[in-house]
Amino acid sequence: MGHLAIDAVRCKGCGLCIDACPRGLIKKSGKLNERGYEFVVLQQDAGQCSGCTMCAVSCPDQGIEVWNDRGRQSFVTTSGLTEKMTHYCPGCTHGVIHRIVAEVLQELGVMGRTIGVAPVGCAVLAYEYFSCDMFEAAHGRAPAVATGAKRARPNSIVWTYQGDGDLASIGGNEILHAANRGERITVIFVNNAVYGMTGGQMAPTTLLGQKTTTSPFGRDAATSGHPLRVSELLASLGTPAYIARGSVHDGAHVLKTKKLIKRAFELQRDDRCFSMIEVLSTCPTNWGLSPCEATEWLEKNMIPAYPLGVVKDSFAPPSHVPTAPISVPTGGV
Ligand SMILES: Cc1ncc(C[n+]2csc(CCOP(=O)(O)OP(=O)(O)O)c2C)c(N)n1
Repeated sequence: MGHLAIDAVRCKGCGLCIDACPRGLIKKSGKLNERGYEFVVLQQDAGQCSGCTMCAVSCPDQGIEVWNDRGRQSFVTTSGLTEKMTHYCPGCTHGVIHRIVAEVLQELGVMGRTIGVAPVGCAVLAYEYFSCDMFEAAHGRAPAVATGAKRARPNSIVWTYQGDGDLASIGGNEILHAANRGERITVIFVNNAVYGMTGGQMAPTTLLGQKTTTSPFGRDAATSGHPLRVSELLASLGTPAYIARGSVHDGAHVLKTKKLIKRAFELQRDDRCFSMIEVLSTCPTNWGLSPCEATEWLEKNMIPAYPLGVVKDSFAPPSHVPTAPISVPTGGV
């Protein structure tokens, strides 16, 4: 059994929680909140809530709290985020990624010695939302700023938050060399396949055939090349690293991606290696889709092009050694 509370003021009415609830207990209210969004409410039969937390895990605005038999799952007050409401569009999954990064930093108990670096892009105001120290870097330069911070304060946990335009386009050179130098930083690379902030232009990660404002007939490999798989590219370097790709298109994947992010920060805490987690993310506004359509589009189109999982783990435990006796050919001698 569970019980949940919806914060009508934080809610932007994106509807991702409606999709996430396996029992269909959440619906649109038909009313606007003070910010002009049609907020969601619980159905009459909310007593059916199992406490699975998927609604809260999927909410980009930290607008839902769940109580279940594991206690109070509070997604605003204990998450490591400030209480400030974000400027992101309804249904944009930047907010989900913010929360899982902040939760990991809280869980590892390192928030007080953490320095984040915000990018230029939709996440330019990320410094408003995390309860750690934050820098703002020039477009694409977050890995250089993070390198300086980490070398000056090696005991700090230093991380960057970067979009695909920021990291893979103007900052392509920066990320390549920071990874090759093996800087002990953690990079959260948010791949939404477009330049979100500036109006949906083609990014290096835009899919073949994907229409954007600068590829109105779809990305064409003959003139624009193929989608850049930055994770695989960096994994090919000889320098030890932890590189993985997750997605936040549904609650189960949000939780899996959080585990990848946790391992990345643990490796940095233990002074092991450079780490980068690429997170497939939505941009409903620039994709021209509703938030729920955008998560479906991501699953159907982005995951085949950008396979999920660990791409490189230089510190993975040794692979399984068979315990069954190895059969030795007998006879003859
Ligand atoms: C030096 C410089 N060049 C270009 C820009 C314009 N600009 C701002 S954000 C951005 C791309 C943002 O896209 P992305 O990094 O994918 O992040 P998103 O907004 O999608 O989260 C660009 C090209 C800029 N601000 N500074």
